Amino acid sequence: MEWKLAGRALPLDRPLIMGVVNVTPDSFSDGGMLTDPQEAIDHALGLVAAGADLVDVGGESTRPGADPVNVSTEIGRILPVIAAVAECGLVVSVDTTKPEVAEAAMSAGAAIINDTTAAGDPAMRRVMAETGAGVVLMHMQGTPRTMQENPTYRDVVAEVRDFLVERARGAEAAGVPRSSIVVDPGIGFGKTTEHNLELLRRLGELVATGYPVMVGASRKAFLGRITGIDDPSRRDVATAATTALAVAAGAAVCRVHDPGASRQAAEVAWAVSRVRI
Ligand code: HH2
Repeated sequence: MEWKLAGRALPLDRPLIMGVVNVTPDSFSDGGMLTDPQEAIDHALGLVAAGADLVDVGGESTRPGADPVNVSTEIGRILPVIAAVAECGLVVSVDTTKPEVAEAAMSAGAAIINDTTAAGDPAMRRVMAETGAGVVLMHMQGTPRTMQENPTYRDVVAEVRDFLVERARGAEAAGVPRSSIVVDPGIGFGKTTEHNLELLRRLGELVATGYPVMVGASRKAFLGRITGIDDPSRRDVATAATTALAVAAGAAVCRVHDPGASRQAAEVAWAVSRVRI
């Protein structure tokens, strides 16, 4: 199986690690680290050297309570980075909810559009179809401003699964090939700690939809609550544990800040899930 992207494809017969490049002043774990494009480019190359298969470049934080940024600010932050990193031959994803930003990023060499609003906007579906992008459709309850106020579900896994299948079908109806689509339960996006844990425990129910599944648990607050580690940048071992669990349950892609630890975790979980003697 392959993940069809603009102009290329990524094999899905082994777990993929997506490294995070946040070109933002306010991301929750690494905001303000990469304000200079050259730093961001060096960081992206470092992620790949450490074991990432692709990088996800974002110019707008989606942390709880984050303020939105406008199109030109977001494009100004990410475009030089995307162009330079794509020029180096890396597979680049753009983490955006705005069709204008996605279109500019694809013209600059991105191959994937990672939309945390799951292409609810018809203009975004059009850009996805027209550019031939690989697509990540992520579940979120509410908006980053309000999503952690009181998230409620009857059955979080069933609701997230049904939402993702509906949005995937909507993207297909707009002309996005099924083989370009990856779905993501949106760990931490309008979810309590228990909702996140339940999604990880029953991830197989999302895998059973037949769409490749991505998991982005990296450094998130629920890991801090479980481990008692306040500093998000010290949660990479906890993150690697989620990578192992996700891969064992059949996840195709893990989105992480520290690919080294998660690459090792993914390889072990992958080997265990395949062995038959
Ligand atoms: N999580 C974040 C951002 N984008 N995209 C997908 N598909 N899945 C995720 O879980 C996901 C995502 C949040 O992490 P980060 O980018 O580090 O933080 P911030 O949004 O504050 O920049």
